[in-house]
Amino acid sequence: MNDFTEAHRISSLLEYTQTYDRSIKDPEKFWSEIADSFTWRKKWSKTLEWNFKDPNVKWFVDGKLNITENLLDRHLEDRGDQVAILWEPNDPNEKGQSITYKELHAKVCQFSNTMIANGVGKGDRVIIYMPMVPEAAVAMMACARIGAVHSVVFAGFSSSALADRINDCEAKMVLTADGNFRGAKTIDVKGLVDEALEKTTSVEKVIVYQRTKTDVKMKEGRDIWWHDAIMNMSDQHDAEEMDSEDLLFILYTSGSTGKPKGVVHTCGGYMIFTYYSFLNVFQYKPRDIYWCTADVGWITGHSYIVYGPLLAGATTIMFEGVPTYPDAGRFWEVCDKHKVNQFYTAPTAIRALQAHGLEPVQKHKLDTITVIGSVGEPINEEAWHWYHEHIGKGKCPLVDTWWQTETGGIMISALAGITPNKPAHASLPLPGIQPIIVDADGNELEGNNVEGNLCIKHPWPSILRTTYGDHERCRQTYFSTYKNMYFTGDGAKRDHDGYLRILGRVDDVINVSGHRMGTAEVENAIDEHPKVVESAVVGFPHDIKGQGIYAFVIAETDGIEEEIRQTVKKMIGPIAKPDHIQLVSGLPKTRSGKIMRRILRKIASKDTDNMGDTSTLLNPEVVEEIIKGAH
Ligand code: 6R9
Repeated sequence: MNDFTEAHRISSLLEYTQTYDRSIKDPEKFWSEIADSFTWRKKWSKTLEWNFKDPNVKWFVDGKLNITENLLDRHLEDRGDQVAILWEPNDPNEKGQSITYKELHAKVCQFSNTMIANGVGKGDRVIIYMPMVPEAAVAMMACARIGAVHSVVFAGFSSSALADRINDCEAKMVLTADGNFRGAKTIDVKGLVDEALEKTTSVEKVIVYQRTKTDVKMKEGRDIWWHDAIMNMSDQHDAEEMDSEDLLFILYTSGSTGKPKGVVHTCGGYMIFTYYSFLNVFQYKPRDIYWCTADVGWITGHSYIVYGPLLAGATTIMFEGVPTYPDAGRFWEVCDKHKVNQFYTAPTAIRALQAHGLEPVQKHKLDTITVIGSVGEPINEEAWHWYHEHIGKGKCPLVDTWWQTETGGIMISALAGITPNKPAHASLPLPGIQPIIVDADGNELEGNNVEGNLCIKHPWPSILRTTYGDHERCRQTYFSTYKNMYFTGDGAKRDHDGYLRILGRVDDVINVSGHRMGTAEVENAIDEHPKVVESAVVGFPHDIKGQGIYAFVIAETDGIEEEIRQTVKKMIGPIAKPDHIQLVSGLPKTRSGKIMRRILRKIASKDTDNMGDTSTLLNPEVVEEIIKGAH
């Protein structure tokens, strides 16, 4: 098998350093050399055009391509019979699927023809609200092939969240399923779509994939079964010619305020960066089996289940289920069953599994794993060590990958086994990425042992281009805080060795008597108490100190508040001791597992009259309980 990726895979620390230096000296030359190895219908005339004032960023200007020719057609000759997608269903007793590149190509072409026959064309927006079945990935790629803009909405979102997104992008079509198997539950997906469509007017057709065989209502003239729609459709399709800067997708993500923003990514740059970052961070080699446990409803699923891996000709696993069904050993069972080499998950999953003890892990060999990864939030040291020791068996590199929906791909991370690992440190930037740490006035803090706000000072190929329908919001949110820089919203520290550690959102920074602290830092300390399961810390107005510390803690037993204070005192110092500790049964979380601090801040500040939108929470019921028990 031709290893076309070899030329782009960095294979030593020295090579990393040299490549990084080269990429910073001449970013355009660096990225254009990588882009050169892709299939383009027409080569770009200019590599980069940019300013961060408007902002306006264009990569591979005037280049023409179709990303699916690089995802699929390009691989047919060399790896047509290799498995592209390995699908593992929710129920371990149900048979999974192995779909080769040849088969995937045929499915995508067939569905491209199906969408066209149902009135969708270049530039139209299509909502994908589907379970984790291969058809969800087929749907994404078929959109890309015909030039439609997909917007995947996580199938766990409510009907009103779905309606907001449909309305914001004025989607013409919805691709969905009858239902969704999630652990022991079955979710009535089609019912939610029907509800959402009562609040929208733009959708003309709904194509429904049959998954759960649930009884659903099909609206005459609007709804069609997937299996009926694809019948008699050809599996040959000539991909639409797209401009580098044509929209590839919109993905909605929550800001700290207001309605979700539609982050826009475009074809050319996103393609190059997801490919390159996937290859290097995970050190993927031909024939490896790679598994990212995310849902395609999140950016991680877009970039590192579908686009990055398939661009690199990888075998990528799609998992329909949840980590604890039928038991807490499911991830590890799947790793053994499919002989997984690279495993990529979120700290929240690790902590949940850690709470079940070692027995579910020890039942499995996990001897094929060579790389483990983490994404989504800062990984606390305790979870890092558990993951490294028990899943990585103390020998696999653990890549802590920092990035965002807006960055499109991994920005700061170790390259597995190439650059050094340091617990809880995302560590070093990828080639082409220029992170800087600035103080509140935007002055760059150079050298080591500095802490401040994390910005990026030069565009990379997969930087967001706009927020859909509201460019001003994009400018304000990311490009107005500091002049000529992309502001990430995260705080970061460069330690004495020059490694970057992400401290969490700066909107979460608390300032107690003039001492600045990361909420994650206090949480890490609290979590050191052996009876603590999870904690969330926010600041609240304090008459004397400016801000006080309020800790919401899930613990195994009552009556340990004072012990927790002592633990924090021991870990950080008396200044970090929480003023209030409230033991709770759960923390309000988004469906991607992030704690909704906005809500906790309001509770801690006794500002509970208007809690804002809690409908997208995983566990909205916990909010009432916390309000009742608050100080
Ligand atoms: C990929 C993704 C982005 C925010 C980001 C940061 C946090 C993500 C992290 C991390 C520390 C990591 N974050 N990865 N913090 N270490 N390895 O999660 O995108 O959902 O847009 O979230 O998540 O705070 O700003 P998204």
